[in-house]
Amino acid sequence: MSYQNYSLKQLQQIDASHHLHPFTDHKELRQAGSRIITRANGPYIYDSEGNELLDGMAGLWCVAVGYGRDELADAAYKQMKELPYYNSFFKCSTPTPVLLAQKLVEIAPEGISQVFYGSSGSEANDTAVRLVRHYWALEGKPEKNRIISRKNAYHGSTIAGTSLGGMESMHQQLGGAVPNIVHVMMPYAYELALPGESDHDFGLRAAKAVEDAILEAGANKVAAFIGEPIMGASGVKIPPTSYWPEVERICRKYDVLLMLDEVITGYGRTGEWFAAQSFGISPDTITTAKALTSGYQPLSALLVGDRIARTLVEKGGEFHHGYTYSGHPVACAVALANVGIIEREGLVERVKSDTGPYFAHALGERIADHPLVGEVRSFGLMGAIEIVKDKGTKERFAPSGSAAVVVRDHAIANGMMMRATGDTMILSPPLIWTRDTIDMACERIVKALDLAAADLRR
Ligand code: PXG
Repeated sequence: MSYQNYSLKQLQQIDASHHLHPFTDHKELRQAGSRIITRANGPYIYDSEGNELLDGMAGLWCVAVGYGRDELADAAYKQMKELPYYNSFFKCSTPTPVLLAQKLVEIAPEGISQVFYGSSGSEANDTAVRLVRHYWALEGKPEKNRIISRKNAYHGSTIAGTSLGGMESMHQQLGGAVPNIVHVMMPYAYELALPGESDHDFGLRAAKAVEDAILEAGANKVAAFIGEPIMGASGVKIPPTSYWPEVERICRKYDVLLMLDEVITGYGRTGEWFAAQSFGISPDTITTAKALTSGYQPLSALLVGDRIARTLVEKGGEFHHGYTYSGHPVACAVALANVGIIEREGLVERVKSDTGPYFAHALGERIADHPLVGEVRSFGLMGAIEIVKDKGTKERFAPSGSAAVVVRDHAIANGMMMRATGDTMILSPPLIWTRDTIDMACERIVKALDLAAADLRR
């Protein structure tokens, strides 16, 4: 039955009665009623009231090619008619995951040669954890199984994803994490650099925390380091350029595998196909999802480097791991079409040489000076705006996280969908944004900041 037969109130009531939402205070949501998004086109989403919102978050960091792409719908339709599902267990394959694997290896950083599919970033990270630990066991070092991650990292919501991640609020509800995962400081200069410390030195110090964790455990106990190239969900935290090359050097020095989580940064967001290429590093695994299909289908791909692949293939026997939907033919058909659009429309190059630099310039020129803004930063088409009470001292409004919500609510009321995380506003627009869209977004954000400033200073 079509949802059009239901009023907004009815949908909200049914939603409140039966639907448990992710990361939601359900009592609060039930009092307020959910915002129901009913359709979308290009860079815009529309709610059930007919309000048009410019989507500054590309859905949830995923809709790279924008909404309403017939080509992706057609790819799904055609594949569903021809073969909606078959598994890739038991020596079977279907064509689209095969061709997609070839394409992903072609665009991936050098050294990546294999692809393992799942349906979500969380699943891909579970696969990655199992795979790196299995790798060391196959190499005769089963005790080399500790994984180093970062505080405030986000690596998904499964038990392994939550354990890998460094979000305290999530750990508190975990009831027992996957063992042997430790968390070190994040490369977040805005809050963690010492007075007078240069960005460069701060980056090296944050990397040194990885080395310290390796030395504390003993290199013979450490399997891998995992990190988001740019920390997304915790607030678009961009490391200094000194950080990643130094982390890579440390990992190689102690023979620790380097795992990148590019669920947010993958497929063009940073102005390269992968942020590994932006930072000039060569990871052993790359977790990807989201923009792989632009969110039109649930699909993740763990990209695996030669070193692990060789051991897995030559010495591994059967790897007892996989999902019903690993290599789902429809999701892979959509991914192939989606990567095709990104390529054909030159979106990666556009982010690198046109919209990315323009975005950085616009944030710097039009938003950084606002009295509520402590810092703006961006990389490609990912951006952050730090909300502060005092620009000079970086003092935040109390209680923590409340001010960004005020900004967000004004932004939404003014036609701009964006997210608040803690005291940071984040932006991760579709890669189809143009200079005009960026201008429009900045206008709406400034208006939201002005209105929020009036509220907050009252
Ligand atoms: N790794 C990273 C870096 C992510 O950002 C995941 C793994 C997990 O992917 P799945 O597909 O299992 O959700 C993510 C997901 C937010 C937000 O509030 C971010 C994510 C998910 C939900 C909310 O910014 N990222």
